Amino acid sequence: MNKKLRFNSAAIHGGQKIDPAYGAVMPPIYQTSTYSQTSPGVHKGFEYSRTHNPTREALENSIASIENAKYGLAFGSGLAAIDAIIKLLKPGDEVISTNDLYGGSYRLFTKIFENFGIKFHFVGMGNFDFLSKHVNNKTKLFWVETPTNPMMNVIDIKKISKLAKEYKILLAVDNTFASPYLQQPLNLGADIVMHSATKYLAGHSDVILGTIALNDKVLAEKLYFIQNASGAVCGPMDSFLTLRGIKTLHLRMQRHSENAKKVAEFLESNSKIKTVFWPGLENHPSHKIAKKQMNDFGGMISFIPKGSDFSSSVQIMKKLKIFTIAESLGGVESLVGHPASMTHASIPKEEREKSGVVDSLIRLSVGLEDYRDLIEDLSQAID
Ligand code: P1T
Repeated sequence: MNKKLRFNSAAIHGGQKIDPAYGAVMPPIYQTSTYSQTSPGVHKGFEYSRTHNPTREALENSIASIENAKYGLAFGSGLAAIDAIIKLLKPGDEVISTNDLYGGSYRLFTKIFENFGIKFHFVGMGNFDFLSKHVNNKTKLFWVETPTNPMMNVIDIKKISKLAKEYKILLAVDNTFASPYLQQPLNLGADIVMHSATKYLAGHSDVILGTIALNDKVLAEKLYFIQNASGAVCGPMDSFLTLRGIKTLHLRMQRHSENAKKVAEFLESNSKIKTVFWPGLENHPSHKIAKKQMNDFGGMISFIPKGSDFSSSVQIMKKLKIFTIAESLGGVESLVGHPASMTHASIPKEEREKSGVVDSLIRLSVGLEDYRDLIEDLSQAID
């Protein structure tokens, strides 16, 4: 299919072809580690599944299509995808990252890559002057998570990409919270876009997987090399499940955003709630950028109950009946998390609190249930 497809069609057909063997409409799960060769080096384009696998390739083509990219790569997890991106760097290089980001990304940067001589600066990227002050001739990468996990700050990708281009710094965006349906970072000037596909892309809480998409050929070749050389690839079954998830991404993201709007408005109007963080709310600090940069505001909400502390917030969470207490997000079912003790526990308390991740903060992944049931559930728990 050569015609450039609109997003909803690309989610279903982008980069896909009918299986040449039997005409299967969905790509078969090629559960094989290796491929027969008629003579050494003579084969049908597939030698070994760490290097290439037809089901993974179908997913990689799909992710490239929905991110409007030339190249797509899939990995065994979101963190494996981030790991591959950081391996583009060398000892002595420096990275400037958003200060509010997934705790596991922070842990990978500070506990693994700092040991290999790569330096990370964590800065609030809403303050542009502050960001440019951290740039020096060793800066090789901007790591931007937007919306951020868990404070939902939205970073102006276009603005940062201008600075990145001026100083020849790579700009990588973790697009997990938005998904390509809500925001396409490459179109806004980013060099690399990454996803924890575990979340909205796969969408059904049944897979761990990461993706990268990009346009630059040289950079793509380096990443394919790292993917094969380091070997953190995803299996064919997980590739298949993620591909199946992507086919309904547009429908799910619409409903996640609609439900989150209802829930955010309910929380905002509730007298027992102190602050609600959802970029669709007009009083959210990033609302203006979000409106400009995103097609809608997504399904993730954080909030702080009035007068709450660690234990009273946990009490509220435990009273919820439809929202399940669990790590992760982006599935069809609603989840509730406590960032300070769960997803962001690997960030030291004083660092965490600098970006607003206080002990009383509660994070919701608003699912696809009837929003009235979700609001009733929250209402009884808060009361
Ligand atoms: O879990 P994994 O597929 O390895 O993805 C890591 C990751 C990367 N980037 C962002 C923005 C993320 O939110 C995550 C994973 N996050 C959770 C598990 C969570 O509950 O926040």
